[in-house]
Amino acid sequence: MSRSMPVVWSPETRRHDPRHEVWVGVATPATEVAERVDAILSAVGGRELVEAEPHGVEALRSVHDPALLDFLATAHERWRAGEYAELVGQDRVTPYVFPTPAMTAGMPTRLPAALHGLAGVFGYDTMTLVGPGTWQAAVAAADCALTAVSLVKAGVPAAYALSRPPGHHATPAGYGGSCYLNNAALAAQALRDAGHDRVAVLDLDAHHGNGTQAIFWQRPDVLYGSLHVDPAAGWFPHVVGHPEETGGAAGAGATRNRPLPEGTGDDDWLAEVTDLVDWVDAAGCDALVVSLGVDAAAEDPESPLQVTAGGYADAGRLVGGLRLPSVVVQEGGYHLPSLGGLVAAYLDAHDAAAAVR
Ligand code: SP5
Ligand code: ZN
Repeated sequence: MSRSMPVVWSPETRRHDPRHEVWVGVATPATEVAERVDAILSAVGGRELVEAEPHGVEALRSVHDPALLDFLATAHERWRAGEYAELVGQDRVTPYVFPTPAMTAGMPTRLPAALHGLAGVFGYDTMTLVGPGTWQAAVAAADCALTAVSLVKAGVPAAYALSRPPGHHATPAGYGGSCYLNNAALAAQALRDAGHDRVAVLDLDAHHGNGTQAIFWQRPDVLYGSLHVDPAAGWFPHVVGHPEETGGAAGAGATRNRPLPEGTGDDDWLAEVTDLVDWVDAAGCDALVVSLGVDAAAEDPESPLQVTAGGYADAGRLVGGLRLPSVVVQEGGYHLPSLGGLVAAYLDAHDAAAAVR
C-alpha cells in the first residue's frame, strides 16, 4: 500500500466565489478564493488524486442544525428572487442585524421575515458572504472530508481532504470566519460512527476553531486541541479560544487551547504542537482529524504568527508520529505563492513519520 496520503478533492469546491468580505465596515477583496484549490493541487501533484463522492445533505445533520442547512441551501436563490441585486447593487447574501442578547434582552423573539434580517440569525460576522455557488462548494468540501474518512475506513492509514471553503469556524447553527459547514467536525463524527471510540481533532490553523470547539464542547468522545494567535490579544474569533475553556459537562477536560502571542515562530509554536500531541497520545485516542490551516505561516497576510515551511514539516513529523488513522482536512492559508508548499511540507513529513516502524 502506498505510504503517501491520497488527496481528496472536488472541482465543485471552486464554485464558491465570495468576491469580497466586509471587514470593519469596508468591503475588501476576498482572501478565501478558488485559486487556493489550484495552488494546493499543483503542489501535491505526486499523490493519488481521488474525487469526492456525494454523501447527501442528511450526512451534514450529524453536526449541524437542519435550520442552518436549510438557510444555506436556499439563501442565495432567495436573495436573487428578492431582487436585492437591483435594490442594493450586489448579489451576495450579507447580514446587517445580529440578534445578540444585547438586542433581544431576554424577550421572546420571532425569526426575521426579511432575508437580510434572517442572514444575521445564522451568519455571525460580515466577512462570510453567500454567493451563487457557495452551497454547492460547501457541500463538496464536506464531501471531501467524508470521502477521506471512507478511505481510512477502507484501510488507508491517512487521507488528505482538500476542503474549500474551510470549516472550523462553523458552529452547530452558525456560519462565519469564511466557513459554512464544519468539514473537520463532520470527519470526526464519521470516524466515531465508523467505530473509533475516541477521536482527537488537532487544529493547527492560525485561528481558534470556535465552531469545532462548540460542536464537541460537552462530549468526552471527541477531543479538541488548538494552538492559535491569542484572541485575548485582539484576534478573531475574539470571544473564545482561551486556556480556561476546557470543555463543559461530560466534555470537561476534552478541550485544550494554547493561545500564542503575535510574532510566535517555529520553536514556541512547535513546543505547543508537542504539548497537544502528547495530550492526544495520553488520552488514548484511536483516530485523528487534523485541521490543517497553514495561515500560521510567516508569509500569510491573515495572521501574525511566523511559522516556516520547516515548522510545518516538523509539525507533520510530530503528528504523524502518533501513527493513528488520520484524516487531514484543509482549513485556512491565504498566501497563494507559498500555500501549496506549506501543505506539501506538512503532508510529506506526516507520511514519513507514520511510515516508520
Ligand atoms: C478559516 C480561517 O482561517 N478563517 C479566518 C477567519 C478570520 N478572518 C479574520 C479577518 C480579519 C480581517 N482580514 C482583513 C482582510 C483584508 N482583505
Ligand atoms: Zn485561520
